Amino acid sequence: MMQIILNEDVLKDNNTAAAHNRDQFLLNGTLVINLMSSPGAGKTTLLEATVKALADRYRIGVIEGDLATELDADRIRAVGAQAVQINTHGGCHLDARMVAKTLPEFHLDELDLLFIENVGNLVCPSGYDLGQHHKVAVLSLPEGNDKIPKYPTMFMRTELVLLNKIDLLPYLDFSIEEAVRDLKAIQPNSALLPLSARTSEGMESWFGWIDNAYQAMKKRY
Ligand SMILES: Nc1nc2c(ncn2[C@@H]2O[C@H](COP(=O)(O)OP(=O)(O)OP(=O)(O)O)[C@@H](O)[C@H]2O)c(=O)[nH]1
Ligand SMILES: [Mg+2]
Repeated sequence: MMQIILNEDVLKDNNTAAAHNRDQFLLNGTLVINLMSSPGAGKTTLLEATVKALADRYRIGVIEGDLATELDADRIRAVGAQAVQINTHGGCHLDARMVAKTLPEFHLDELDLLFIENVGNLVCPSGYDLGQHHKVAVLSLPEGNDKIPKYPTMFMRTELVLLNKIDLLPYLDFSIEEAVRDLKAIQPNSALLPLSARTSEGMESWFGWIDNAYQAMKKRY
């Protein structure tokens, strides 16, 4: 009983902070995407490629979430975008307050896109609203077909799955058709985009999705 009450309070506090973040993003017209996956699925590689490809179209910032190190933020800075690293020191997900603390470091009015790379795991991050406009999951081929049915909370709470590392398809027994079927069973409104952050195959669809999301956000003001 105590546990349930505590969890409800934690989520209530988080939702209050997330609503405040959302107001900031709306006020400044910044499209915010919360990127989640297991460790090593390719979130940072995807963001490096996205920053490189879209830098002349959008002003981009990145919040990096990891238990320790500045390694991912350094990778983003190396391709020319502003990055702020959050270290959770053991925490398995970002929460809205952690994100709120980084916002003064950005000039949100000068940012079109803000990506939040969540801590790598398929469980905790999906339960916490950060105030983002969109939650996107990355799943990579080497993780196997069973991840969508085994971690349903991640895939039922995201609206897009980027199926990364399709350059490895010839070497693995992964079935894209099965992944599409499993995703539809869990979240019929979610879309799946197969791509490779390494070879750029399929990345244009992801950039098109970002363009549509950005235009849709702008229309709401
Ligand atoms: N073959 C292949 N490898 C990839 C691709 N994308 C990423 N990788 C590799 O996968 C490994 C992990 O990539 P990261 O981008 O660091 O993964 P991440 O999701 O950010 O990992 P965490 O931040 O630790 O959760 C690296 O060795 C990348 O080079 C891809 O499309 N194809
Ligand atoms: Mg990373």
